Amino acid sequence: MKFGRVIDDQTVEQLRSALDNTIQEELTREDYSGLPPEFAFGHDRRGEDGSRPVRAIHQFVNMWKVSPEFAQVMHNPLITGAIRELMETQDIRLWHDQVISKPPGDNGHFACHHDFYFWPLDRPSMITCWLALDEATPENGCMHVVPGSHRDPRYQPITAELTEDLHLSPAPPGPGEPGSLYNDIRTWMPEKTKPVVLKAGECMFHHCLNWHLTPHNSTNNQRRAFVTIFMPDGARYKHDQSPNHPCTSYLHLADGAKMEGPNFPLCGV
Ligand SMILES: O=C(O)CCC(=O)C(=O)O
Repeated sequence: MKFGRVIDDQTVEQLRSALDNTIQEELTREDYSGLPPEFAFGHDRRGEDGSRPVRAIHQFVNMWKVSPEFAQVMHNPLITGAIRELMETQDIRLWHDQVISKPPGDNGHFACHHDFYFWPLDRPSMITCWLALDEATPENGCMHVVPGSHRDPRYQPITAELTEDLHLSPAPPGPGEPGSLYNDIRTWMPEKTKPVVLKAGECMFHHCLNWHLTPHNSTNNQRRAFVTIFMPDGARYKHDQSPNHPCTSYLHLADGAKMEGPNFPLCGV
């Protein structure tokens, strides 16, 4: 759902220039020690032969650990207030954040997907804040959603069961019922989904079972977004659902452990 403005133009500028600095640092970095391991995920590092492949989509996971400017966002009262209301809970934690930057030129689309089953978490209660750092339009690859798909069992795996609260319980990914929408939604294109057009500084929220995609950026300008994913305090680690997730694989958490501690801070406190 589109929410509206949560940061002013000056803060947008601060985040853009902090991101420019990070990209510049990463292009020249020789020493990776001292960086959180997950930060390496999704963007270029020097190859073993010393070469640096060019990849147009820059993804930086857990910017909050490397940039004080980005670390502010998880405590923004407009964002945390909305998350508390949507989640119907007072205490919320950061699962992780990430910048996703689609520069002009050769950059890919994100196919239609929902997020929950990529994460080693025990309940489908996470909510993502997708904050535009550039105006986001269908032409430059804005978020596109399938409205209501997080509440509709036709869009979920066959083993998902209806529950009282969030309508679906955790379940492994698998086929859908014969004839259900789950079987073909992964191939849906933007025309079958709803674009969420945002100005820089505005955000939208999506539930972790909501289906969404972003198309290519076909413009000559950047499309940068800062994505912050919140979970309710009390969420627990579920290893088998995503054993190699970059934010947890190096932490060696026990199955069922409460997600807490310095890697998963309480937000808006
Ligand atoms: O920003 C993008 O291009 C994709 C983001 C996404 O899929 C997400 O926030 O779950």
